[in-house]
Amino acid sequence: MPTSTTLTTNKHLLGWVDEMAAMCQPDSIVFCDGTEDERKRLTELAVSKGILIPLNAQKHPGCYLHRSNPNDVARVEHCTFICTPEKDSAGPTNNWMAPAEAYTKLKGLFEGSMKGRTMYVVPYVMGPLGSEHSKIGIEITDSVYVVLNMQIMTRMGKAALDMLADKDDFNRGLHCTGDVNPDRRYICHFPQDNAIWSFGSGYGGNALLGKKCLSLRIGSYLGKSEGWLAEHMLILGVEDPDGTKTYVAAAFPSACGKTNFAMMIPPRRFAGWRVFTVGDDIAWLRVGEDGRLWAVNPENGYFGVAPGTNMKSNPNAMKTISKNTIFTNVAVTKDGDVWWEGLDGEVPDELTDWKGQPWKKGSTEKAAHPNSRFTAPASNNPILSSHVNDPRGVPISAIIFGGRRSTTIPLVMQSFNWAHGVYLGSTMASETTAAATGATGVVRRDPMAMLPFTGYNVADYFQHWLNMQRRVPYPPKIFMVNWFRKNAAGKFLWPGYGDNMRVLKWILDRAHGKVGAQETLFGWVPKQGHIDLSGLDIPPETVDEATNIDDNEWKIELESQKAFYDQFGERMPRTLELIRQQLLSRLS
Ligand code: GTP
Ligand code: SPV
Ligand code: MN
Repeated sequence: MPTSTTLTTNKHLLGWVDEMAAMCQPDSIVFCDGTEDERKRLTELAVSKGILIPLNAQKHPGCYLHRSNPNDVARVEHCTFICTPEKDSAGPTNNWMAPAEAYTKLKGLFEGSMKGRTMYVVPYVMGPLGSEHSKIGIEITDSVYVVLNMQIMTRMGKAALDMLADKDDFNRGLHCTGDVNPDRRYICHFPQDNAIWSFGSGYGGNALLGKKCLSLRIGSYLGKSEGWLAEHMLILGVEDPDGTKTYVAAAFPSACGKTNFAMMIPPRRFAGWRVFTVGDDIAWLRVGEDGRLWAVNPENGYFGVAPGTNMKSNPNAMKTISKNTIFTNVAVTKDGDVWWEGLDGEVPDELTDWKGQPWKKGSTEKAAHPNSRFTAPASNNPILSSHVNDPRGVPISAIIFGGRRSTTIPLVMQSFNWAHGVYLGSTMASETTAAATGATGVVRRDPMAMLPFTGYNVADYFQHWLNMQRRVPYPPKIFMVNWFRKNAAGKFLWPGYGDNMRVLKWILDRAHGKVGAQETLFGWVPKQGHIDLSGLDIPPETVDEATNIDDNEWKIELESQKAFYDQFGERMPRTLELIRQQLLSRLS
C-alpha cells in the first residue's frame, strides 16, 4: 500500500514509511497531526476497544485508565540492546548485538506484524519547537495508547513535520506491540543509523521512543560526538525572597525521587521561597555563550510514578494529574476514581486492582502496580517554569547526584572539584526499584543514574564528563545527596519530600559561595547548624545519623567500587581510579 498524506511531501519520510509498511503489512496507515480533534477521535477509538477506560468525570475530568498486559509493566533492561558494529562501543554494561544480526532478527518479528492493525506515523519533537538543538523523531507504532501518550509527552504532530520540512535528519523509530510475548521482546538502538526498533512491549520507556530511547540512549551518543550531555536529570528553579532565581539539575535513578524533587513545595519555614519545575526526568546540557552550562528539558509531559503520590508528599503532582491524564496500572474505586498505595485518606474496603480483579482491604497483594504511572501534560503543573519552551534553557548552578541507599551515603556532600564530582557520580549506587523488571531493593552501581540509558561505552561516557570541564569555564558545583538512609529499625532517617528544601538551601548557598563547609575525607559537608532544621519535628540526633560518615562503611564502599571500574579495563579513565585510590589511602 503506497503511502499518501496531505501533511508532508518529505520524500525521505514517505519512502521510509513505505518501506516499513511493506514489512509490517498494516491494514491502514494514519499520519498523526497532533490536533485536539485527532486526540478525541483516537481516545474514542481506544475506549471502544477497551484500551482506555473512562474514569469518574467529576473527580478526574478527561482522565482514562489503561491496563497493560501483566507481563509488560516496566522497562526491560535485559531485552534492551545497543547495536553498534563493535561490541566495545557499547561497553560491558550494555547488552550488545551487531546491527546486521539485530536487523535480521527483528525483521523476522516485524514481518506481517501489523496485519489487521493500523500503522500510526507519529512525528514529534524532543525539545522546544524551532530550536536548533531540538531533535525530530518519527515513531511508527501499532498502538493507539502509544500515540495518545506521545501527544502528552512530546511536541507531536504537524508542528514536527513543519520543522522537519524536506530534511532527512530525523530519528527513525519503529514500534510494534506484537503479541506482548516477553520472549520476543527487543528494544534495539542503532546509534549510527539514528534508529530505534522496539518490539513486543507497549509500556513506558520500552514503547514511548522519544523518552529513554531517543532522548537518553541515542541522545547521549550524539552528545558525546557533539560536545554536550544527555542526562537522566530533573531541572528545577528556586526563587529566593529577593527574587533571585537559581537552577539546579539532579540525577536520581528511576523511582528515586526526581518528579517529587522537581515539584517540591518548600516547608513553611521557607516563606517567600518558590520552586519551579523545568523538567522531571531528562536534561540536555550544553555550554552557553556565557561559559555556563545550560539545561533544556526535551519532554512536554510527565510519565510519573503513581504510588506514594499524595497531597502531603507532592501536592503539585496531585494538581497536575487532576485532569486530562492517562493512568496506567493503578487501581480503581467503586465510583470510578483512581487509587494507589500511599494515596491520601482511608484505604477503601473494596477496589478493582491493576489487573482488573476485585481487591479487598487487607489483601497482601498491591492494588496498584508498584510501577503504575500517570501521563500528564506539563501545562497542568501549577509551578511550571516560564522557561520550559526557551530554546536556551536555564543556566545550571549545581548538579546533584543521589541514589537510594539505606546505609553509608550521607544526606548531603559537596565534591572538592569537577573531577571529584564526576567520581562521585560515576560511583553512585542505588537499590533497584519497580521501574525496571527484575529484583527490587538490590544495591547496584548506577553511574549518574544512567546505567540503563547510556548509549555507548560507560568508560567513554566518564571521559566525556571529565572533558566537559575544559568546555565549561563556569561549571556548576557538584553535590551528592541521599534521601533514603535508614535507621537500624529500617525507618527513613530524613523526612524527605518538601523538607529536601532544607538541603537544597545549603546547596544553593554553597553554589553562591555564601557559606563555609566542613571538610571530610570524602567531600565537603554542612557545618553544625548550617542545615536549617527549624520547624522540623525530628530529633537532631536523627539528622546526625542521616549525615554521619562512617569510615568503616566508606572503606567497604571504596573497595567495592574497584570491581565496577575494573570491568572497563584500559578504557577506564585513570583520573577516576586515582581519586578512588587517593580516598582509600587517606583512610588507612
Ligand atoms: P522515574 O520516573 O522512574 O525516573 O522516577 P523519579 O526519579 O521521578 O521518582 P519519583 O519522584 O516518582 O519517586 C519515586 C518514589 O520515591 C515514590 O514512591 C516517592 O514517594 C518516593 N520518594 C520520592 N522522594 C522521596 C523522599 O524525599 N524521601 C522518601 N523517603 N521517598 C521519596
Ligand atoms: C524510568 O524508568 O526512569 C522512567 C519510566 O522514567 S520509563 O519511561 O518507563 O523509562
Ligand atoms: Mn526516569
